[in-house]
Amino acid sequence: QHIRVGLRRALEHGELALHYQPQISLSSGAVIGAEALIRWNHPELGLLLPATFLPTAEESGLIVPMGDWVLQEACRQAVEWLEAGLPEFVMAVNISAMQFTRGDLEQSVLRALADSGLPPALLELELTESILIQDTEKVLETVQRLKSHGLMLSIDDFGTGYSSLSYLKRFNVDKLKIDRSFICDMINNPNDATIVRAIIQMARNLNLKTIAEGVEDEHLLSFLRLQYCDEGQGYYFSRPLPADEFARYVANNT
Ligand code: G
Ligand code: G
Ligand code: MN
Ligand code: NA
Repeated sequence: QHIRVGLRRALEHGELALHYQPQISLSSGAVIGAEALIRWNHPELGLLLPATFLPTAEESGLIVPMGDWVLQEACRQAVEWLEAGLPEFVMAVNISAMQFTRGDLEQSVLRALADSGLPPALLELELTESILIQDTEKVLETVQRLKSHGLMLSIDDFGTGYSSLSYLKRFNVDKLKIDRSFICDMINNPNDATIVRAIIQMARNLNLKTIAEGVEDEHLLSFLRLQYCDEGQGYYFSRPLPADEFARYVANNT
């Protein structure tokens, strides 16, 4: 209840912020993307991570206006960086299931693109398996309409949720984000290594890109390179950064 009231205030009073984590091409080392991750600068409690307030945001339905704010802010920031002369990269935004069922996601996305002027091809929506598994007409139609505007779609935490692979055919996604639970133990656990190899292989055959989440050290990185994983994200490259630090990171890594 406390969080709920506070969260509404946070949204209205500009206490929410986005941090950005770089996504790296494993072949060139270039920054090819940024994942926007929400933070709450709480007036008394300091910087709060999503785990402390996202569940409340979902329960209360506040996730819908909050998600609209995230889309607006991420697109605005992306254009600010383009205009400042940073190299082009894709801005990835997490989408929650309720934004599909309760809100008008297509309209929110189109408004964020129009207000900012960001080219659609530079916006990526990270969907979860739980969204796609619903497989209702409405979800399918929304995903197809979003895709028709030219933006990128990825599946977040791939492999953790549901093992139904049939949606990979039905939904026209571009990229699989291999969940970090498979990545972190890959070196010591042959089963995890096998799963990661299989996901990368399958993705290649389906013409999908792969990004490994949770790349924490050099060993993981070389293993992923050997498997021809396309991209990586994780603490080895950088933790999520406030906007100004992210811009410096990109400038220092090009
Ligand atoms: O760094 P991290 O604690 O930021 O993120 C934890 C989880 O919160 C991740 O699973 C991520 O998908 C989710 N998350 C972060 N930002 C957002 C957001 O803007 N919208 C939604 N729906 N989820 C987010
Ligand atoms: O949306 P998603 O579930 O992928 O959210 C990304 C989450 O993973 C964020 O909470 C982010 O802080 C966290 N994260 C990013 N890189 C790493 C990493 O290398 N190791 C671990 N343990 N967590 C990471
Ligand atoms: Mn994500
Ligand atoms: Na994830």
